[in-house]
Amino acid sequence: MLIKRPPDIAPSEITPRPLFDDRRRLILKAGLGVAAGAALWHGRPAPARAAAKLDALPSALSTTEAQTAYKSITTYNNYYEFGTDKADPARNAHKLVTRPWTVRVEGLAGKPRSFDLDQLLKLAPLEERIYRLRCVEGWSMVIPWVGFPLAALLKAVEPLGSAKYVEFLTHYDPEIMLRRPVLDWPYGEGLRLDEALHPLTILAVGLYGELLPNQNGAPVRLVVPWKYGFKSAKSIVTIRLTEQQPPTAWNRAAPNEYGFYSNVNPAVAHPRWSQASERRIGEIRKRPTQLFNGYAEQVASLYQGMDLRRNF
Ligand SMILES: Nc1nc2c(c(=O)[nH]1)N[C@H]1C(S)=C(S)[C@@H](COP(=O)(O)O)O[C@H]1N2
Ligand SMILES: [Mo]
Repeated sequence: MLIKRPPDIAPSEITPRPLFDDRRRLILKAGLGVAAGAALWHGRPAPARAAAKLDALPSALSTTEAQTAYKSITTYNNYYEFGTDKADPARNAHKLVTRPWTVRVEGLAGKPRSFDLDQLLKLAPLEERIYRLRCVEGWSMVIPWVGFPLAALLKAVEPLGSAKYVEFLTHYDPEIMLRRPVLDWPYGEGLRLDEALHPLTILAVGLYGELLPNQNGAPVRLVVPWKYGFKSAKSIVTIRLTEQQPPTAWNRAAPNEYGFYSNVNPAVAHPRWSQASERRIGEIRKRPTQLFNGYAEQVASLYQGMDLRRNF
């Protein structure tokens, strides 16, 4: 990952939080329909965008921290297929056509199959998951995702006893994406099966109550909140259950810098920079980075007995 200092984002860009939270709570609690929801959302500062609203249940797994502004979440992106500058994905990702879309789930499964988007959305009720996202480059955001547990998808295909890992491959189209081999396309990622089945791990289809913008990984992307952001593969087309640990894009590009696990860990520095602190986009002062990005209570048991320095 290239290192660049994030530009300072003006505090005025941040959504007035108490006002926003009240409206949001009302929509979620009352389960209001599309039209009523849209009316209540009026007045929130935001760029023009798709009008589709998603009905999502609130989740006890959400953080109550202040959410990063929609504008920052959707204009300060890493999606290298659309360019390596933070502003490139928002400029270029409109070329991606996300409908129809098929996710093929294959490998060591009793019932391997493909899912179109409607079938994906029927696997489980949509939930709002407000998660911290910590990029390996040293910045972080708080993002109100809309999605469902990856476990719901995996259970539907009935993983075999021999399945130990899950590989994710993302869409690659040289007609609209970088041809330059910045990474070995398609972008690949992987999780251990128990990590993939963990209730915090979701497939996201939206953010801020709306369908995902392309630059954030439409139509479906992974979110694993206790790991560095690059584990959260965007625009997924293949999910494969495997016995062997799958290769991953960043690990292949720089194996001494990016390990398979990539759990957020302030005590394990990247070879070229510290991971002890982070800058929350929209804030000036840095804050200390938390072990497992603050999700230690939920996930530390997955790594019991493992040397987290060796398995970085
Ligand atoms: N296909 C693909 N997925 C990707 C990336 C990428 O370059 N290509 N970048 C990753 C990185 S480094 C981060 S930090 C997150 C950023 O997600 P966001 O732009 O939605 O905040 O996406 C991840 N998923
Ligand atoms: Mo990242």
